[in-house]
Order: sequence, then C-alpha cells, then structure tokens
Amino acid sequence: MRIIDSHTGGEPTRLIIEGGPDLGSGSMAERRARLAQDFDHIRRSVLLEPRGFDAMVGGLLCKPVDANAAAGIIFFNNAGMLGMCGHGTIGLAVTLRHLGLIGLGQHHVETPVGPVSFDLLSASKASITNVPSYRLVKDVQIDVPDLGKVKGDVAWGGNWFFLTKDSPCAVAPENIAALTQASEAMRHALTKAGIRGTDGEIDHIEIFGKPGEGADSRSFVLCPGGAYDRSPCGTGTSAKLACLAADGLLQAGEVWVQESVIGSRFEASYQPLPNGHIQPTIIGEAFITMDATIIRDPVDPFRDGISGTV
Ligand code: PYC
Repeated sequence: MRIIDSHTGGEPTRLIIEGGPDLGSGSMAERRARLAQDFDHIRRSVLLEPRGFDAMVGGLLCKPVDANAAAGIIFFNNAGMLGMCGHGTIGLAVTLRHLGLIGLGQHHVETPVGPVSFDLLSASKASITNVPSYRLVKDVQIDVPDLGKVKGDVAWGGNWFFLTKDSPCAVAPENIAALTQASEAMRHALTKAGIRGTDGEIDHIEIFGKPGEGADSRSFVLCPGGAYDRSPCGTGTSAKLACLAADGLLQAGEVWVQESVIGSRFEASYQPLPNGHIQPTIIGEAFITMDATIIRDPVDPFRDGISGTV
C-alpha cells in the first residue's frame, strides 16, 4: 500500500492512496461498514504501532460514486471508524494536489456521513465546507468522579461531541495529561448516564479555556482512542459553531478563530440552513510529511499492528 502522510495544525493524517482493499461500489457509508467488518487489519496495520501511533488519523481514498466528485474518503483512527474528519479533509485536499490529481479551487468529496467540499486556496491551505452541524442538547449536567458536576452541550459536527467550559486546569500543553484524564472521566460519565448522540455514542470531548492573543477560543479535544487532537479539530470546531449559533453568540459569516491546545489555529464561520442547522466552513493549513510504502511481511508477528492497547 502506498501512503501519504501530512499534518494539519500538528495533527497527522495518513492516507492510503494505492493498494488498499476493494470495498465495492456502494456509498461511502456502505464501504465504511465493509472496511470495518472485513478489513479491520488494514486499519490496524496502517495506524497502530509499530508503524503509527495513537494520534494518527487514517483515510482510505476511494473512487467516488458521483464522477463529478474529486474523491471518496473513509476516515478511521486507532479505535475504529470516524464519521467526518476536518483536519483530515484539509490534509486530503493538500495531498490530492501534491499528487497532481487536482488544481486550486472548489472540489467535492463523498464521506460516510454525507458530501463535503473544499476550496483549495494554495498548495498548503484549504477551506472546507463540512456536513450540516447542530446542537442536540444544551446544558447537560453529569457527575464526574474527582471533578464533581460538569455542565456542557452535546453537538454534531460530523462526529458527536460533548463541549464544556468546566476544565479542571488551564487548557495548556503542560496540562495535557490532566486534561486527557478529565475528558476520559467525562466520556465514561456520559456513557454511564446513557447520554448519547442520535445515532451513536458521544466519543469526542471538547474542553474550552482561555485563548491566546488573536484567537476567540482554545480547546482540548479528546479523540475516541484516547489521544488528543493536535489540531483545533474540524468537526469539533463545527460543533462549537453550532452551539455559538444556537446561543446567538456568533452571526452568520462572522469569523471565529479556534486554537488547539498546542496553539495551532483554524478560521471558522457558518451559514444558516433552513432547518436551523448550520453549514460550517473551516480554513486551515496542511503540509505533506511522507510518501511511503507499507510492507506487511507475512512472517512479522506485528504486521497488523499491536492490538489490545486501546
Ligand atoms: O479534525 O475533525 C477533525 C478530527 C476528528 C478527529 C481528529 N481530528
């Protein structure tokens, strides 16, 4: 398998661009189910140690159903399949141009949770238009061991998020271990309380803190496999925009600068949709870091990654 790695605001994306499994010709949702059921060893071999590590997000480049789309993509991580991935779509845009498959401008992409698009603004910068996003519930209160009562919103931005300002410490790189522990505890508390998204568990936690100069907000995002997002998280920023829009705190077209715990930034805005949901747009930069071939030696006992650690 040929892979191309990139990072978006520090968060890695590893795309399988050749030699991946044949998932047939269904929708990306159908192909994602086939990938999960029949080819999970491919996901593991590409992302888990010794080739990958817990923060890495993978994507399988697929032939789109609609010939007018630039690509179909199925994103996954160390724990399983993802819905959408914002930083990964910025990485995809930059990777497709690196391969000479697209030029600057507008392109459509099919994902398991619906069509998205991106405008490639330069060799390293893209503006993505995400799936419609919305807040499901405001001010959910959960009891979290060692933290007490934590209040937050549940929102969809292409994945399910619990968003809270109740942080046990400053949202800063030196507190990543404490933030990880706190968000794991919040996720368990949500599961224990039976609080879910409409079609699945809330597997991403987003904790907000004081932003740096020139940003509107800083966040720590816990991903499903226990790693934190080095980028400001495209789907998490979309969920945040949905909450801001629902509270009347951000107007359509207004720019929101979302900063990650390591200080990388996305510029985000939204347009309202007739059903009350929003259409988020996220601008970020990605850089290619590697173009490589995966070798799965049949006698290597760890050719499909080290499992059982997530
Ligand atoms: O950027 O949407 C995102 C994302 C999801 C998980 C990691 N990054």
